[in-house]
Amino acid sequence: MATTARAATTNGTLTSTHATGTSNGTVPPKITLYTNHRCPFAHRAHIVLAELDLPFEEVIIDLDTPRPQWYLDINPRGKSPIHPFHLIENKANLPSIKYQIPGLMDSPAIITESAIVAQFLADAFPSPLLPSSHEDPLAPLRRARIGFFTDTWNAKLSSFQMSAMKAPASEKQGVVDDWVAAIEKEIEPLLADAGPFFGGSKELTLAEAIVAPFLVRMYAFADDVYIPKSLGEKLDGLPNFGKWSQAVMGKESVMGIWEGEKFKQAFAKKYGGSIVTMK
Ligand SMILES: N[C@@H](CCC(=O)N[C@@H](CS)C(=O)NCC(=O)O)C(=O)O
Repeated sequence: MATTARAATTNGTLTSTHATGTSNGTVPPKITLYTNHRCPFAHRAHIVLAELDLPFEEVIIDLDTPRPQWYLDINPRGKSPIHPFHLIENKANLPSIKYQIPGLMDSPAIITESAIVAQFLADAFPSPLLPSSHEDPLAPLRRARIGFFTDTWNAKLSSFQMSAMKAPASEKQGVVDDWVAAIEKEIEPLLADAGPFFGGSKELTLAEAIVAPFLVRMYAFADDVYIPKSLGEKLDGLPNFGKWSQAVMGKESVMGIWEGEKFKQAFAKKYGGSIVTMK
């Protein structure tokens, strides 16, 4: 189990070190995660690191102020806004990781983009999250299915949360109905063999690590303030999705950094001008 020692939180200051109590006797790579626990994309990296029980250093990047120059220098991405979650234009995104294998690499590598960070870690440290390509003849197929699942989620569902939050109160239920219909059509069939995790896995997979931050936020904001509660009720009623989502949200690796009300209030403060509440 990972342990965390916390120190003062300032923009870009090392705030905590996560260390495992176990060691397999090999020199571990040094991993630094540049993150903010509010960020759903950074949440992906936290889930993978927790599942892998990897030691890492954490640097909290303030989401409410412009990125410090040193972070812009190490993260070349984020020159233009590409997602509704962007808060400050023309500033580097988080998460990123700094990755160093002492004795093997001349200088650390910086890896950016949450899905790439998550897959990189899953590739670097074999686990039930993701089979390696040549683990067995069916492994490439399992990897492709995980990729298709996350691609489907991103392509078909990613716009609904903000649409529902921004819709006038009288239109929110309509957005919820379309959202649930899209999940039933696109995602429900892909979970037919979940057991309880993707593809019949007994353990969390990369499929869940990529989409869980958004799953958590769907349920959390379905509170009759931002989004009708009926969203959660209808999703729980989908046989495959309902069972799967409860299993995912039952995992400590998924819920460990989620501070529900605190993050919801921070979100409301940030997006206050564009979101519409129900009461
Ligand atoms: N495509 C990026 C998106 C990351 C992203 O949008 N992160 C947000 C925080 S949740 C961010 O850093 N936005 C820029 C900003 O706040 O200035 C990824 O998956 O890593």
